[in-house]
Amino acid sequence: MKSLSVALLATAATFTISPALAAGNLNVICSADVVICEQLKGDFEASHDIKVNLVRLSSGESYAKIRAESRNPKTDIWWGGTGDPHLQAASEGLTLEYKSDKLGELNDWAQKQAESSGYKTVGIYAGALGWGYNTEIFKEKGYGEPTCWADLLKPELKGEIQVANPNSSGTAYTTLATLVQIMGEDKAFEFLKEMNNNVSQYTKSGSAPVKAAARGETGLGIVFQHDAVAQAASGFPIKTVAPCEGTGYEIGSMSLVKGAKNLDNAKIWYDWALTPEVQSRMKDAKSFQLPSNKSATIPPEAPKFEDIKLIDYDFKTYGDPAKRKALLERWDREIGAIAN
Ligand code: S7P
Repeated sequence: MKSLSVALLATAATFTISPALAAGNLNVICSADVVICEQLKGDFEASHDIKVNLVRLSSGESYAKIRAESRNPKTDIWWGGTGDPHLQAASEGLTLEYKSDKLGELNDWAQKQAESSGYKTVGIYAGALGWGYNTEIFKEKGYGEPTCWADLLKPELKGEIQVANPNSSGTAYTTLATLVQIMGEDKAFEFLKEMNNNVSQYTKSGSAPVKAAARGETGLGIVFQHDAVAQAASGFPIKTVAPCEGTGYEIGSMSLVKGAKNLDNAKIWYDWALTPEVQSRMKDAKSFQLPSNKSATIPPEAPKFEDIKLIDYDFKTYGDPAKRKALLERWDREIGAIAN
């Protein structure tokens, strides 16, 4: 049960400065785009007397850092990134059970994420996988519109695709798990091997491929659809695609680190990040995911789940440590080994 002092801190800290109660530091790993990470840090520091030390890392890297530091944690809270590695951290006992007072304000999918992890993580946003392609490059080179996963195998797209490496990137792990769920594991790996002929680069960060497509460095980037929309909203000639065969999605998550040195401050951030005010401001950083708080404003630009053919993504299975490890090892053996 939450102590009275923590409850008071959580209430006082929503948007007011409470220096006497909340002074100190907070070490945050942020696994979403650097722009939203910096916005959150700025907003939090402006409304609390707490200094935030923020590190931006991709989802897989964040999990690896938290695991490596488990005997002497340097991180207090892990905000953002795909849900699978948060679930893996939860089931390995790396994160802490916490039931925020805000839990009841969240959409079912976010509450389910919390429940299924024994309240060791929670959903903060959701977004569907897809890709963005550069319409000018496609027009100029006469490529057909890539509307289905199958289109990504067309020989004309040789060297035109970028996708991240699933070891570092949660986006790319979601891609791998999505293909396995759509096609079955062996067929998915055959697909990835064939697609490798068209891939020019496996990036570290999940959103890098569509940023490269926006700048005309590649034709197409496999990313979360909201990351493609963000490039279009910045004025780049990027069209967002929801694949015709269906696609997976993420429940972007947040977890308190077990052994956190600044636990009270981490809980203040946790409760604050679940408020509608904070989540409604994410669009100002061109972060167009679906917010988890039911009262937060859904940005008009956000790709809506009801418009997308979504698979029934099995978070329990694909967030399981053994499954994730096995899939990543197979990816290294069969795809990483032949990557350009
Ligand atoms: O940019 C926002 C976002 O797509 O980034 C997260 C992503 O997993 C982080 O990048 P990595 O793929 O490199 O891990 C998503 O959670 C988020 O929606």
